[in-house]
Amino acid sequence: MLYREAPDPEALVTPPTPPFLPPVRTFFQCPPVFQPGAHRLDVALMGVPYDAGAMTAFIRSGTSRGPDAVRAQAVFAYRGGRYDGPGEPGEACAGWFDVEERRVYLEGAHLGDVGDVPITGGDTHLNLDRITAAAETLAATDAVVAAVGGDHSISFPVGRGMSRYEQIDIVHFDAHPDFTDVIGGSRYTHGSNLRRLSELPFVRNITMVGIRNCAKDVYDEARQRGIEIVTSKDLVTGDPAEVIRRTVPPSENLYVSIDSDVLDGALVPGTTLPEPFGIDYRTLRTALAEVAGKGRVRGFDLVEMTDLDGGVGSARVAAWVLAHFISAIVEAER
Ligand SMILES: [Mn+2]
Repeated sequence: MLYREAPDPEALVTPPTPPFLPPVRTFFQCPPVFQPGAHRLDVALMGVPYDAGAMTAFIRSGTSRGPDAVRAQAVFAYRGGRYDGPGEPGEACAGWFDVEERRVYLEGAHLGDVGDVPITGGDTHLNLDRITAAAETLAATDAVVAAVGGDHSISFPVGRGMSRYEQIDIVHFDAHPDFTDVIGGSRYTHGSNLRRLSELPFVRNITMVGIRNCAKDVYDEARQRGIEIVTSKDLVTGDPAEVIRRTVPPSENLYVSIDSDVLDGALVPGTTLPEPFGIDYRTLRTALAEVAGKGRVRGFDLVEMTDLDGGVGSARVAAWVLAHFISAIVEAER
């Protein structure tokens, strides 16, 4: 017989047990966290559905829908083969098999989804302060703080929440430097976030990676302040792992900011400003893994995903970035 016997027709109409999937959608179907600190977490994931940092009305936004678009793309199931809802609070990850590396990642790791920072309308500083408070709360539990945006302006309030560390070094993956002091009269746009981070007293070194659209005055100013700028071309014409080894100094405490537009625009049409001549996915994965090996990643953000491409392709790319980077971070700490 070529095929196994037809299943029992009863089994086709009997739903799995329990009869309903839980009304909760989390990153990778990891456990929801209702009380940060109640269970030990290696990585605490939070959504930051804030998009009021988009510079002007002519820039399409929609990044406030980024966290849920990424949650909907569970590229691996936390409990192994079961895509039947999130794990129980405190439950360890079954691990996921990376067929390309022929190995399992995240087995026994503890991830948790704390939900979204409550964002409200019309009050920039109220929102930024809430985002910082959320990041501080999670950092205090010793978990790696993983913020999923939202537009890139959230990097500043999330990074500001890393104040418990004496010194933080920043690695910034982006097509753009985001280092303009004031844009249209505002200091808190998604084009000023690195500038604001650079002003925090505990921020030491900054490395920008994947830059390819940068005004000369911004470039000169960043270089004058000792910021290393690695272009997309530097990465693709060299060995990306070697480039990172050479340009990112070792660090006790790293904060990594990943704008999804660091990838070539063809890969992420659902980012706010997709740019051509960007890096490919493998280059980004390699570079991020190398960064994770440079020291302890205490927090990171992944930003600028929209659902303007239908909420599938770019969000799925972002979910993979998240999975691969978290895997590299947990691996580096083992
Ligand atoms: Mn950016």
